[in-house]
Amino acid sequence: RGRGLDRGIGRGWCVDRIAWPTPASPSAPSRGRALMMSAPMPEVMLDRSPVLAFAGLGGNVGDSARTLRSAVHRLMTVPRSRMVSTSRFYRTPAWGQENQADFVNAAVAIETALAPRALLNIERDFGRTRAADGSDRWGPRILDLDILLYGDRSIDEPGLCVPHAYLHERAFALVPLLDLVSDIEIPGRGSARRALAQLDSAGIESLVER
Ligand code: PH2
Ligand code: MG
Ligand code: MG
Repeated sequence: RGRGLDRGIGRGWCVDRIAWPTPASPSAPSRGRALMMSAPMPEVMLDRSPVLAFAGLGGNVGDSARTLRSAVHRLMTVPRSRMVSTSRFYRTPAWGQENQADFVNAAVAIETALAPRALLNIERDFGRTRAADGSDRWGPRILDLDILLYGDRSIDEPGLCVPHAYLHERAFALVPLLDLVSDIEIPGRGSARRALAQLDSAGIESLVER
């Protein structure tokens, strides 16, 4: 214990100073599709006991329901992990930068012995790239995979903030999360249901097809 996640590099970068991509080590491959899972980052090799993590999935480019379905299947093949549950899929109005297509959003619960960064790498398998300066953070994307919760851990590292920095402000993330655990608590923020009650969830619709 004490390495990897707890390394403490760049504390305090949580919300605004994200610089992607940020390989965990100079030797980690920074691009490539299936490559990422066959050549895992060093954290993956650390011995850690499984935690229950929650990830949010979203996309608004192409057939996003299809993308999310295949992301769920992809998550089922992640090593040292077990998919526990998948939320319904929701069509959601774009939040933040509003002049873009509706999103499809979902959430998954996955029990995993992987470091959160290893889960994030799945985005790249789906063709997601990020501007080095983070300028595309709010724009259209094929697949966005956000670690919402990772056990009861609080993590504040470059490009990785858990609980997700905006989770409690985003109905599109809270609605599917509450499908998975209806009384879930956000460490440091309290009840997710109470957070949702403060928000505008107009226009969020469950998709029948999954
Ligand atoms: N993701 C964003 C910005 N805005 N809006 C919706 N509805 N769904 C998203 O997943 C989403 C968003 C940045 O990650
Ligand atoms: Mg996101
Ligand atoms: Mg994201």
